[in-house]
Amino acid sequence: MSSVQPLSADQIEAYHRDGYLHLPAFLSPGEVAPACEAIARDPSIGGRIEHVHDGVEDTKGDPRNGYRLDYIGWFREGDDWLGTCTRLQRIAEAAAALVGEGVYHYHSKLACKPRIGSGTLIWHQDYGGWYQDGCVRPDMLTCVIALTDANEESGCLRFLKGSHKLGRLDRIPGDHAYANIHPRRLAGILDRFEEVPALMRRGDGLFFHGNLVHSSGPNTANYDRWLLELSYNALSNEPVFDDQSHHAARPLDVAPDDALRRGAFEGVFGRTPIQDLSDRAAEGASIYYREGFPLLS
Ligand SMILES: O=C(O)CCC(=O)C(=O)O
Repeated sequence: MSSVQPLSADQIEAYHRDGYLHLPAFLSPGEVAPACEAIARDPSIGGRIEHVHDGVEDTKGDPRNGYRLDYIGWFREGDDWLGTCTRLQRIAEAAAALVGEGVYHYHSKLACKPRIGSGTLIWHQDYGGWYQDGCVRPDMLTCVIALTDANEESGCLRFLKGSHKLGRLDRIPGDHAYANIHPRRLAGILDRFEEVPALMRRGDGLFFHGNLVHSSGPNTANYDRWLLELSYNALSNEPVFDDQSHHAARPLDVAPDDALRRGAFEGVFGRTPIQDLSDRAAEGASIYYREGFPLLS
């Protein structure tokens, strides 16, 4: 393996203080170029991107759905650009330094906020769902890589700085896949934590804690906003529930840090198994459809 500049003590401290760490130019223009070119050529990613149901009933695929977010998801990694990036040494080592032990890939998304028809994604914590999977500790995070600029206009992520220190907030049942914070509690939280836009340029990286309360705004820009959202779990924190074999701890087959730079990958999206998000019987479908889960809080 090549050597990677480790995160500094100050960066690790900032992550634990704020719940996130922004790393400008984490990937170089050349490293992200194959993916950027592929999504520009074919934003449907071979017809596999889904208008994800994240609004009220019957709004899936409806361009008037103000919550619309489109994505592909995967939990196994191939040797294409997508899988190689998911296994990249720089990301694996930074994630391990922030979590405090070795990590494995939990699952990931490539999320598009289309320039037309995407709205505000409500405030939520990712660990709410991962707790439902049976991960008992919140030693989980997401590494975001911007494939386009993400700013206030194009619907960037928004964080409540330091809100990961609240711990896991109870999810409340509702008709929104992300619904997990009671409105009265949320109002109090919004009063108490600073809201910050996660401004990213193409190629920037950003790590955020599974308990960080976050949302994203509508895209009013004249381009689609694309973010890679790669999630990792501590190796000692695999889910305790039996139906989670797709989330079992598997040592990450770390890709050398220069793999993207050298073009040491096969195509962009073709060799990482992309989930068919419409197949509710598929292994791992519960990542996206949690309605049937028992209330475990
Ligand atoms: O891509 C986005 O705008 C937000 C995605 C997100 O927060 C999530 O899927 O948990």
